[in-house]
Amino acid sequence: MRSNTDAALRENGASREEGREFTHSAHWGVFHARWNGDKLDIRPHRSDPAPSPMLRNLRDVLTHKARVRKPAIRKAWLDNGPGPQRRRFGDEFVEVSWDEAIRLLGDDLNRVVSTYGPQAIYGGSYGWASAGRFHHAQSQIHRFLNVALGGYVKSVNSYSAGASQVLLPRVIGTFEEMTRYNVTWDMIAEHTDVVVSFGGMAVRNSMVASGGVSRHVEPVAMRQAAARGAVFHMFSPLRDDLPEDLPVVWHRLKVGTDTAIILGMCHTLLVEDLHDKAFLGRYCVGFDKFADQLLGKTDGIVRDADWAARHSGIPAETIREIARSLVRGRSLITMAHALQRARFGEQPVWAALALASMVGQIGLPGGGYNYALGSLGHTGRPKVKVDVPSLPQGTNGVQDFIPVARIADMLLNPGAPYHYNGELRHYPDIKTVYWAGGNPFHHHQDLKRLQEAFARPETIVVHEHSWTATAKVADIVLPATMTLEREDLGASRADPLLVAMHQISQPVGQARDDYDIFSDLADHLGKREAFTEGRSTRDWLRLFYDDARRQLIDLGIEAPDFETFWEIGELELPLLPDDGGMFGRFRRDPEGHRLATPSGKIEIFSETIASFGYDDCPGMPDFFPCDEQPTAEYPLTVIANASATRLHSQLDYGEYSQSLKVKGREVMRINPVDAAARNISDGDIVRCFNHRGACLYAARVTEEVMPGVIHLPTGAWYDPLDDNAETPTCMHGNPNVLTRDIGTSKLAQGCTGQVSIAQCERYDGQLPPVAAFDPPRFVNA
Ligand code: PGD
Repeated sequence: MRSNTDAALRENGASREEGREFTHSAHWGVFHARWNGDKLDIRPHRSDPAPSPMLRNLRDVLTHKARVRKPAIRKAWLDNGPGPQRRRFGDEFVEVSWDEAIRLLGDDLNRVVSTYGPQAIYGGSYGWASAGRFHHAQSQIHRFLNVALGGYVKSVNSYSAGASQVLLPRVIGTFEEMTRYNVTWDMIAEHTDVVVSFGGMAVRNSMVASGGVSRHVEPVAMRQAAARGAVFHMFSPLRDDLPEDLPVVWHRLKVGTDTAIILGMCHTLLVEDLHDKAFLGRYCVGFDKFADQLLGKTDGIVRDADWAARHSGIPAETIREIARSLVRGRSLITMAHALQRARFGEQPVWAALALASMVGQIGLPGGGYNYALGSLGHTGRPKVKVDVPSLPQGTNGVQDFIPVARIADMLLNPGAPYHYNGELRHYPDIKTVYWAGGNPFHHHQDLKRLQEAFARPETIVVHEHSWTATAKVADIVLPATMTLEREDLGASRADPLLVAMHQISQPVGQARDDYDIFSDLADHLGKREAFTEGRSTRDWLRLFYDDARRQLIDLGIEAPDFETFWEIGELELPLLPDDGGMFGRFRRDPEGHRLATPSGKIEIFSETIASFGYDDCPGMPDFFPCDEQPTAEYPLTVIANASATRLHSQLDYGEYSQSLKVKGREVMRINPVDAAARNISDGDIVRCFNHRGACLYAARVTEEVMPGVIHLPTGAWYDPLDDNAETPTCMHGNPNVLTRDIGTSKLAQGCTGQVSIAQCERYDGQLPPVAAFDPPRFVNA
């Protein structure tokens, strides 16, 4: 069996050379690493003004017990063959040789494709995987499935932005340009007088950017703006959704009522005649209908500040005053991804667009509306002029797809109809699920239901470097390398640094690059040449680099050859002007730069969306109270958002993530009022529960969380106590046992994991050990 990993190792002699410093990049930043005994000393890139503490998670993970060291097959699958079956946590595995694993998997893929066709393979394989243009796991798996098997059922959109990725193209024509290349942090530092932020711009989120960034500029820019006198209003249940050292006016709204507040502000501007009629006339359509709705002409409900106050708990005068302040100076409205990761999540995104249109500053430096600013590290930056290529995907011969968060629905209901973005679609009948670079038992909602869904396919395949919960319920688990164990090119359109990601360690155990695994599988299927095009990893990296180098030379910029670049370790790429991006161009020339909407303008009312006739997402933004409200039994609102100590579930066993756990458990934050009512003190173990499941946490009692809310960060590895229990209990603190598996609306069907309901009590029972990071039991065949 040929292996590019082995070849690369020999070629480069990469090893744990003491004293040598290697450059590398992760989704949480560019860094240099140097071996110090068994640990890595990590130094952030010198140009990073606010590096991520998550870099510390890389220090001690390479040889952790959680690593997948050999190909492994679930014993029940080996014994009984492929077929629907309940896959349990605690099932036994058999370790096999690579040759055996490739043969068994290759034959099974052949069986499925020849019996059912490639449309029986779900290769959506959602997940963040690792930074790097070449080893990007999704690109690898999609290329393999296309080239070697003729295609697969894919997923569309993301768990991050499921609602807005469908809505925004309908109402402003694009998602990417709005979120990534719009108002920049430099502009905010220089121009903005008032920031009204719905959901905040949490630094824990902007520490992360897919592909990685070398400069985390967000906290610095916010501080500069504040020092210049900018005022930050934040609507959020959590204080640290904006930096704690930033002077912030914190508005503790009832969770899920942002849209009501925004409509209340719109109403204020309308009745006080403060709205920008010229902007609305020239750049927008549908304002008249929206105005009628605000005034209650359509249904008798006047959406004024008093109405908004009744829903949100924010005083009406505060809502009015903030609305007035928006037109007094340069103002920016921001909206976090988080708000649309909830039922009816399309509405706040659209309502804020309507509000910003009424203010009339869209397209001005530091003004207008920036959805998702600060939700990830690659927003709010000028675009890089050069496009560094990634692995070509080939052609997918299967047209079918699902909105990504509908995976359990799909597996449980083959053939069932569902609405999506104006279509009535039907779920495909999936026999094989193939995953590389994601962890659905971290990212999906209602994990008990997901486990039932995972009982349906005949075969589940996972490439992983660690024994995640998803790996533990798979049938075939193939050990993938960690990013530190291979070389790659680090680049993102939002950061000027092109990084030579050097290999820092040889692969642990028998781990192999996804590329090598797919190359050998393709070989088994007679498609090696088509998959590899005869190239080693190095050849692909050189190809990508040479393409970028050619673009630089065309721009008249000198760039070293690949070998010199690799030796230097990085290359600074030129940026496009910081000119306000799409909205800037549109404002300057609305005819020459029409938006890609039916009207060419901002659609405050969308005839297209209205024509779909959806009751949960009509033709213009409106407020829908969440259809799962706290009850007497489950009186607390759960906010389950991204963790500050790791990227999603990645490297949860790493030094930094572990250092902030208490008694090995994830930390739940609760307001002192709610803690006192339950006799809970700081550091106590607590049980959070609802009708879907339960999980244990260590309590942190803090004013940073508003009363009535508990904060449960995502990413603690799922560790179910009793696989047979009616509802699962996670010993470690994965909030997705509590969350609801339902789409945002018929329009987008996005993930709604951000908000749910629960009760919480002190847990005085015996504390079971956390087994989340233990590998499964291995037995002989
Ligand atoms: P990660 O933990 O990043 O989570 O969900 P996602 O599945 O992306 O999973 C990536 C996996 O890839 C890890 O298990 C890692 O070990 C593996 N991996 C890394 N590198 C490689 C590689 O090179 N090869 C292979 N084969 N594997 C690799 C994230 C998702 O969770 C997202 S994006 C969001 S925004 C959602 N957020 C929420 C939320 O706010 N609230 C709830 N309740 N739930 C959410 N889930 C979503």
